[in-house]
Amino acid sequence: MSQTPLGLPQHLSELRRCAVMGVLNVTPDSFSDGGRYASTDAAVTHGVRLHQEGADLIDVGGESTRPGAQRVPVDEELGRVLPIVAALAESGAAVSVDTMRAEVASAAVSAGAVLVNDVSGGLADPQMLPYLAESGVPCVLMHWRGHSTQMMSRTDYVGGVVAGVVTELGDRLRAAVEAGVDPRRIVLDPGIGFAKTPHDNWPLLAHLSALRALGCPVLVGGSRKRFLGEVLTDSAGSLRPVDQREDATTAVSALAAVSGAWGVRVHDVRRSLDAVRVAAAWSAAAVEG
Ligand code: PMM
Repeated sequence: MSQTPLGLPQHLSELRRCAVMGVLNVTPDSFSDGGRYASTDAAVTHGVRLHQEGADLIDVGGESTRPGAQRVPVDEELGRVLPIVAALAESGAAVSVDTMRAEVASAAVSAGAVLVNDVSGGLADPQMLPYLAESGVPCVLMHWRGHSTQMMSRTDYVGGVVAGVVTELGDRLRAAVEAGVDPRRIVLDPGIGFAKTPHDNWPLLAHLSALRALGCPVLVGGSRKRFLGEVLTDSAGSLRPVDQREDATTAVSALAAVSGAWGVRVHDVRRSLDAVRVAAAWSAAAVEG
């Protein structure tokens, strides 16, 4: 497959719109789809469906990052993700691996993954940045302040959340480049919901340009997250349940795309694909005048 500057397969550079990354969590405990695709067959079937619906990438993860989640042993993570990555890559899908471990990233790339999505931005495993440097595999580095058991006690941002995330992600970008990672292979992600109060996510979304100013493409992963449940709270004060946040997620995809996001990471690919296509037509018309 020929490569784009980001190092991804050619079709991803010809999109002329925001990319849509479909979420495939092979975990018993992720907040939205936990347990649903725990068997290999169910996961592969779902991944093929996401691919058929038009996902540009399918993001396979074997470790839940929901607040409070415990880590899984590396062998278990490998056993969960590798068969799925291999089967989906074999079927022609572009696959990314959602992992904080270099060992899992490397095995997944050998099995056919084309992108490493590290929610810890290289902080969780000291081997990750050296691996990314040596392999040249494109990566997502997300803003992160600690594992799931600690992150919600780390939501203080002196000087505001946008400045804090831009500074800390900038530090991760510098660390990656110093480790030898090609900056053209890096996507940055504000880490919606990670060490953020529900309110914190809004200024980050509203100021995506501040993240884009770091010079890398930006990925947004807001799909079905709690901040959407909160903004849709009903008159009795109940949060909108996870399975009823899809229209809000679609709205985030459209707005993120119009704000220049490189990609959105979502559970419902078909709806977000429609949203980013509308956004592309809208943005093109704005340029044409
Ligand atoms: N969110 C989750 C997991 N992986 N990766 C990136 N790059 N960005 C995110 O926002 C992100 C992620 C947690 O959500 P999930 O349980 O729906 O996968």
